[in-house]
This record gives sequence, structure tokens and C-alpha cells, in this order.
Amino acid sequence: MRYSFISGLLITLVTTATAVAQTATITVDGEVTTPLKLSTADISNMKKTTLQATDRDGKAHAYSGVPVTDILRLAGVTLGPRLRGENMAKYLLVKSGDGYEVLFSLAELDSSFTDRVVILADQVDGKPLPEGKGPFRLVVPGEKKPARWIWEVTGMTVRFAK
Ligand SMILES: Nc1nc2c(c(=O)[nH]1)N[C@H]1C(S)=C(S)[C@@H](COP(=O)(O)O)O[C@H]1N2
Ligand SMILES: [Mo]
Repeated sequence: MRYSFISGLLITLVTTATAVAQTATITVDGEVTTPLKLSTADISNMKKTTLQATDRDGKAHAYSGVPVTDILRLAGVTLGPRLRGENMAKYLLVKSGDGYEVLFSLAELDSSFTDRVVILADQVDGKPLPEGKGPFRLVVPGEKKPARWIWEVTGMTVRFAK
């Protein structure tokens, strides 16, 4: 009796934790034509990119996820040929559930300016990101420290710097 209660409780806890992980959403707002509220399912239906990036352990790992510019394009952010003139003063602020925020200029992300691809990763070495570092984390290749590898991403906002 007691064991079945405890195992029932455990199953409920595990199921709830799984449901929470699966219902994570990412909002995209600000200077966009289409504000977005992306579910985990929406993101997993998008085309994935896998890249090698060096972790804090100093080793290269295969991170897989959606290029941030694909998400911004879905929201109608001024990228590509439209990234010029006053739009050059726009930035992207990425937000986490813990209050941490990191900033990129749009030109830092756009493929007409750079070959570096920043992804919203959901997997490392073929597995989901570790507990506490997911379900979505930015992976920013080529930086000397991973301070912009923001984990537990909850939103992205595009704004004019002036
Ligand atoms: N949400 C969130 N992401 C974060 C941070 C944070 O405090 N909160 N710290 C950043 C900093 S300063 C570093 S150095 C790396 C550390 O990542 P690691 O613990 O996976 O090595 O995460 C970055 N991502
Ligand atoms: Mo850091």
C-alpha cells in the first residue's frame, strides 16, 4: 500500500516534470511584424543545424538546434537585404527564466555579415541538454568564453538602440 502510494507519487512527479519540460515556450516580440509564441513542438518542427563548438570543458561537442536567424525571419525581423540604414541600430535581447539576459546586434547574427551561425540548441552530442541547461540554450561558436550561451531561454526581443 505504502509502496504503491510512493511509486504513484513518483510517477506523478516525473510526468509533471516531463510535461513542464515539454511545454516550454519561447516568445519573440518587439520590432517584429509577427510576434511569436513558439512551443517545443514548433521548434522541433523547424530545420536543424548541427555544429561543433567548444564547451567550458575545452572539448568540442556537437550541438544541434535551430539557427536564431530562422526564428527571427519567421517573426519578420529585418535581416538580409533589409538590414541596412536605421535597422543597423537594432539589437536582439535574449532572456532566460533566471533573469539573465544577453545581447547581439542584428548584424552579428545575419548571414550577409558573418558565416558564424548562432543556434538555439536543444541537443548536445545527440542527447537533450542536461537538466538546468535546457530545454533551449544559445550556442555561440567562436567566442573565448561562453557568457552568451544563455540557457533556459524564454524569450527574444528586438529593439532599436535609440
Ligand atoms: N540563463 C543563464 N545562462 C547563462 C548564465 C546564467 O547565469 N544564466 N551564465 C553564463 C555564463 S557567464 C557562462 S560562463 C556560461 C557557463 O556555462 P556552463 O555552466 O555550461 O559552463 O553560461 C552562461 N549562460
Ligand atoms: Mo561566465
